[in-house]
Amino acid sequence: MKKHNFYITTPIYYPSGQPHMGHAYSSILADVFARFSRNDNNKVYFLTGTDEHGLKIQKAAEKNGLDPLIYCDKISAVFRDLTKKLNLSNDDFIRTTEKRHLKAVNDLWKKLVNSGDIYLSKYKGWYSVSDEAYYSSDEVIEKNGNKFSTYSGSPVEWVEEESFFFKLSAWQNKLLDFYDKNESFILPISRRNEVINFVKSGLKDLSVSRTSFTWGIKVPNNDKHIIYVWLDALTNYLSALNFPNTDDELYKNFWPASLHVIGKDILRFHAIYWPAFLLAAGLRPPSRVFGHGWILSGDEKMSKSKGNILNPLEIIDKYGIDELRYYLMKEVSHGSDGSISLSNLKRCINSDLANNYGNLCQRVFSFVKNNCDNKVVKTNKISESDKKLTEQTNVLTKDLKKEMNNQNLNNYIKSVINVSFLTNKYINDEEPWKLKKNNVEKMYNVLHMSLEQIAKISILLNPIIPNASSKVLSALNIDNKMRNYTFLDGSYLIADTVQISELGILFKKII
Ligand code: ME8
Repeated sequence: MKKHNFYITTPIYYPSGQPHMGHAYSSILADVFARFSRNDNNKVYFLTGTDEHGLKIQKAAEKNGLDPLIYCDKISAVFRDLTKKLNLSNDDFIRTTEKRHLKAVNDLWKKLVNSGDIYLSKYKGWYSVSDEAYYSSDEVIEKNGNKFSTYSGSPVEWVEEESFFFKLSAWQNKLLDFYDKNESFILPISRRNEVINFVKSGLKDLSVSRTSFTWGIKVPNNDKHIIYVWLDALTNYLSALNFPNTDDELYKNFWPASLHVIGKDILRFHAIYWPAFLLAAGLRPPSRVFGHGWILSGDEKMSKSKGNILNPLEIIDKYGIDELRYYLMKEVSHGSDGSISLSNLKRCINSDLANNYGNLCQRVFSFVKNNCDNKVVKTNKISESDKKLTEQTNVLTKDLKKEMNNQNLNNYIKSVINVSFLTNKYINDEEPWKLKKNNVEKMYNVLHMSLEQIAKISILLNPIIPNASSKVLSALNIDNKMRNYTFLDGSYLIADTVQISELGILFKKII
């Protein structure tokens, strides 16, 4: 099978406050794609980290009475710890205050200067510190004497200062051409249309340096200017691959990035500015940017200022990490915004994990333990219902790889959990507990079939619930080498004679 190289990234997070559910969601989503691609026998590099420069972080440090770097060391460590708590499989964690990053940003800047895409002028306009973004006058409204961005709702302030500019306007047609030639560069399609319309409406040159604060990377050969934090931050995707050393194995293997997973609020930066910077510097843009929606609580974006936060760490402590991962991946509609609530989380864990997949594993394992001395031998008694279950499973799993490769994770999970539901139904209909008395051969076949189904479901669910699924696969004694998707071509996962080990409790039902 031909292997591919996949470079998958999460956004790098602002260490301006404590991690919240939006951070957890973005990270887990990217982790699921990374784990899936790895299980699919590809070479994967998965990156996350923290975005530590700019006025927003400088202000947060000041508020805490700390030097910005000391402040960032502290909060970045909290985000690094979050990667462990979320069970992320990241290969690296980058901080934009690291030397390797400084080197990459300096080099990219010089490339943009050399290509003639940067010039010095004066910026006069609106700026939002919380978005670290510039807005034009028609994107600003006034409410109670204060000005806000119509795009994000964040407060904006008037800025007038000397600034270097990137000639974004010169890239308008080249970007449109690029989107045209790369139809799945921006997914979902609705976001692609949003970006194309914005670019078509006209791009202005972009201010890429600031002079009114100090916390950031200095413009090479000009100490007065700090490089705009988004030009700095986006470059993290290159620095982690040891750019500018383009002979480096990491760079050679993994650039251009396969997939940047990001929230819709930062789409403009990733889908417009980023490919423009890269094209101008003579580098290849990423293959795809997936802009997920927001996690809502009721109808509102979950945010600290709105006080409607479900804290991911509390949920993990109380219900478990697989449980949180499954809930967010299954119930949030990834293309659009999704509402979450504690009652939905409980319902989802109980119905899909405890009563469906968990129950399937537990009932089959304990039956095999209590009645077959932990050993099942396949027989030739294949019945019509066996054939039907195999066919139904094939139909449900046929397009799963495609779904995942197009980031249609909701469809993917729905299909897999349906296979689990059908397998439970098959066991109810076949009643192995009755076969024990009068048709042992058939009973063995029903059990073998059930274990095979459990193995398939566990491998398919592995990217989403890595802990529980690995427990099951280990209890089935399935070798690590076998934990891939080759079985989707019709081959068997488990041997004709299966010896199982003890399976502890997988999921507790939440009362
Ligand atoms: O934007 N629902 O960092 P960040 C879903 N440093 N996603 C949410 C969310 C919510 N309620 N709230 C935030 C940054 N997010 C930059 C990224 S990348 C070069 C630089 C998502 O910590 C948000 O959409 O403010 C974004 O993708 C991510 O969390 C990080 O947000």
